[in-house]
Amino acid sequence: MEQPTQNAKLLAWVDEIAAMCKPANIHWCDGSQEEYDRLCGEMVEAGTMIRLNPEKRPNSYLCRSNPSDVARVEDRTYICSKKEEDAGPTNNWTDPVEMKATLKGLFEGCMAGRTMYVVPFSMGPLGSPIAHIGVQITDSAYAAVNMRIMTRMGSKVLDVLGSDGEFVPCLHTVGAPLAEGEADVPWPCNDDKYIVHFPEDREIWSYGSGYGGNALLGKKCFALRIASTMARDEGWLAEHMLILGLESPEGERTYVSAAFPSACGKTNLAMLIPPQGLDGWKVTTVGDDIAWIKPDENGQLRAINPEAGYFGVAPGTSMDSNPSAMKMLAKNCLFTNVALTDDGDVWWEGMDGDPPAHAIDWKGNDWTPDSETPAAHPNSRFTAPAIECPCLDPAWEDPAGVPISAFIFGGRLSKTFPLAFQAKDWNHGVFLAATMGSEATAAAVGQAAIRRDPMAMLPFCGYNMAKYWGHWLEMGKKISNPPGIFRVNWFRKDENGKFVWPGFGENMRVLEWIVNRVNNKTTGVESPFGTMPTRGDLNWQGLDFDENSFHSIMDIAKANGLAEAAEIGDYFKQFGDALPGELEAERVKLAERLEGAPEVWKITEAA
Ligand code: O2Y
Ligand code: MN
Repeated sequence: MEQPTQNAKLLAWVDEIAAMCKPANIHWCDGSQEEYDRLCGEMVEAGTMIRLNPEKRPNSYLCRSNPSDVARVEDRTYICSKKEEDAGPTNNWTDPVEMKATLKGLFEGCMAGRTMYVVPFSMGPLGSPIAHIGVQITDSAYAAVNMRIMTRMGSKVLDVLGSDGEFVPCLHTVGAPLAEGEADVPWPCNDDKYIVHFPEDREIWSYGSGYGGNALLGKKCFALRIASTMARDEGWLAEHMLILGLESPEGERTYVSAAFPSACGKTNLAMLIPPQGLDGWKVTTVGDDIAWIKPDENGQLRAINPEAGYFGVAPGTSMDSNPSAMKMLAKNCLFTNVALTDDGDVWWEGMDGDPPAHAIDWKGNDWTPDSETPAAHPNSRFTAPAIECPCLDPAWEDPAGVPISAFIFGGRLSKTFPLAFQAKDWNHGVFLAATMGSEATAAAVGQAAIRRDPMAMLPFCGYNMAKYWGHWLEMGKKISNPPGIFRVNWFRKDENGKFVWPGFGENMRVLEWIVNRVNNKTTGVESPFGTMPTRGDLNWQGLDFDENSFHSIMDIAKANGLAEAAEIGDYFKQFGDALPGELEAERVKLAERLEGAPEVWKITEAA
């Protein structure tokens, strides 16, 4: 076969990996539709995929994973920097020399009897100054076809790479070599799993899993863990953030980027439909999960979505919660671990309408509404091309990226935190982002504690979290016109334990206030937490939300605030000397502002 590239480094790496992994064949992916159709057809033949009813779900397939291989494996995920302190206290670390030796032992002959796919991909629009190239070597056809949806993949990437371009080597195996004549299984994988990052070498080695973030190495492994170290070294930001375009009734578009821990409705926010009363607004999606953000030559932060598809959680997605996602899933999609209906379509818990009277569950067993287990795995997924998204932003592929005017950080918190507030300045915003998180019920004591997930990057930061905060602080000094930084909380509860804020499309009311703030169209009032909207600052057209309800999600109880400031103090201790002094200073200022506040701080219109 003619060499598909002149890139000497890539050719040498492919030869080296083939000599170690000993595959039966090597296939360089060209990224064509014909190749995608052929690989899916082969997986249907092999029992890995089921072709869905073309009348109901054209050109779409269902896969069922091995029940032991259903999610990212954080306890098997490693950052192997040369020095342990560079991985920091929140990452698993092993000495890179030791880890390479372990991995080389595991990878030796690991692809026997299988095809080795060479998958060139670009994270970001091809040729964009913000984009970077990776090459995944994998023995999983499932990973290869998913990578075609999730990234720009194939020969066109090799053209951009040229003979001396740089790429991030991403090596993946399911860790299930086939002996001569041994029959394959639908979802090969290994009980032993390693998801390993070598930040100094910019390399990824993933062993034993075929699922999601463990196997689609462009996503969390490259676009967040390795890219965050590249961003630190090169002066940009690789963030676990969605990117939204917000077009006002006057036709002015503002872009914001937002980070939330899991289970906060990130995909729903990325595809929000404005509610009645705010229907002059148009919301468009640039990205639903990851943002690469660089200052341009004028110091303005510009963001791209490095991905080209969405790998979203299926359960809970419905015409009610996310109509755009449902429309996006009408065709050309892959589904993993959802249920199969008797008419050859897919189903999951939370989908519109009644559950089917009968289905085949994610493990391949008969299922009825009386079954005690869910039909779809709670982490079942869809893989959908971005171009199928009905609210895709017109600039989503702009190589220059979109200008970011606001960063929004959220969490799932039943008390203490108001619906929305703005940081007083950049350093205060970094403090708010560094201390965000969601409530975790500590079962033993029956009380809620905050599980901190700084910038929603806890499992994804490729280096010491405290140094990452330091990098954010430094970035604030380099950019002109820094975006406003906001905290939001859609999940505050009343004294009966009920959510007060309706959420979903109604979150547009908060987004409108944020847009007005960053465009200097509204003022807000100063509170101990930050700048907050008065009731009059929010647009209530179409929503009946009385003053008491407003106060119940905006008031600040001094005792709760002081407890939070103290908890943050304990949390910061684990970072030792690496903790930037600016963040401890912000914590002290928060405590001081609360000390000077009444027992319950309340917004007044005139404040
Ligand atoms: O479970 C997995 O392997 C996927 S995790 C994931 C997928 C898409 C977007 N975000 C995430 C995440 O864990 O943040
Ligand atoms: Mn994510």
